[in-house]
Amino acid sequence: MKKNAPTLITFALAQFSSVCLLAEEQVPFPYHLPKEKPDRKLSEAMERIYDNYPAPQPEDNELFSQFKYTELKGFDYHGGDGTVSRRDPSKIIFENGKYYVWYTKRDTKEPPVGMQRAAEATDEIPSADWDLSEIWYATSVDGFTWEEQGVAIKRPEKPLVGWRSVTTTDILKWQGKYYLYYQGFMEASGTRGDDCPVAVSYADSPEGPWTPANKVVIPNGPEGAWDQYSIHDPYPLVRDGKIWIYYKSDFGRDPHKVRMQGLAIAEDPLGPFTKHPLNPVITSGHETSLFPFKEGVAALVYKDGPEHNTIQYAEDGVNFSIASITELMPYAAAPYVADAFSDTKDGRGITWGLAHFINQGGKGEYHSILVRFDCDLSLDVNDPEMKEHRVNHRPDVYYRQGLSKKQRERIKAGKP
Ligand code: AAL
Repeated sequence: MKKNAPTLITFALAQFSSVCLLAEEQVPFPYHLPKEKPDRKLSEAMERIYDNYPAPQPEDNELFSQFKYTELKGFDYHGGDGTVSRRDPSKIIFENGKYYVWYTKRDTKEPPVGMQRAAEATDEIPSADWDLSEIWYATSVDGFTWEEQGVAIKRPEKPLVGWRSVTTTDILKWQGKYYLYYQGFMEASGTRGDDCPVAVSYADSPEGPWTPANKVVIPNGPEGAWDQYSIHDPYPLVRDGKIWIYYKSDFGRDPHKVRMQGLAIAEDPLGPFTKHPLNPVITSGHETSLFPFKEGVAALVYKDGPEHNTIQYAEDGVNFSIASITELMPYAAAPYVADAFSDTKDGRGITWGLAHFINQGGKGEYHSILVRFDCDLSLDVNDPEMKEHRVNHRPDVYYRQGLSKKQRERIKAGKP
């Protein structure tokens, strides 16, 4: 029998079986998309919409939403000249019949010179937009019009943690007391990098007074670790009777900094916090935004990394996977999370919050402003408008994302 005879047979067999398979599976996929996974051979993509996502279509996916934005009333930005900035809002809580939010407020003689020029920063001239900042708070009865109440956390005396700047805070309510976790800078951001650990202050009322613990509560990681330089965006939730703080860290080489998120857990708000051995637990995103959902934890993952613009879910609060892909996500999203501290295993989700727009103002006027976002990531709301598959942007939105001078010249020069 000729050398390649076996192949011909195997080839014929393969042809036959695939024809059989095709014949068997060739019943066309149904016109009406089954809500449940059909018992048939499926392509990987079809497997995914049934196995990976809470529902095969966005409109039925409780963890899919569009995001809508509303300009806030009540905050003055000194004519947008860059001397006043408000950014990185905290989760919103509802107490005493009103909503409370805390945020980074910078009110400096000069606008920031930029992290790259940190060497030119002084005691009055900030490097970054969040340098030389304090933590202030505001209240609202409807979440649209806010009344700024004043400072909550001032910069402590040098050399205490946060003497250069206290920023990017988030709130915890635990056993009737309130805790604000925040980034405590001991040098102008940009001196080496955006380096800082996390500190904490506590109070008996959301109106303060706040007592600083004047100690680092979530330290930087050991030398060589992903979080050796920066512990950013501390975000506490209560789970399994403990305090779970998610945080972000910047690592890797400029200019493409890697941003990922980790987790640290403690039995006492003042620590000690133990970092989770599986850190990082979220590979993308920037500022942290999470909320209890069903028995697990959901996360808004925007801006940076391979899985940006996704909403993710972890039944155990640790192992996150993509639950939906969305767009125009709120930066530094700070949702109103009604059950953030109730240690629930039946998280109801979120419908609104505050966020920020950075790089406002012209050159040399950089500052950030707070904004409201609305969405439907709630088990108790069904807003079809928020479940639209896409946003139809006006052409000017695309044109504003225009080619740079360098790109235009390269293309004009016909260079690859
Ligand atoms: C924000 C946050 C942290 C960083 C800086 C201010 O987006 O990630 O707070 O330090 O940028």
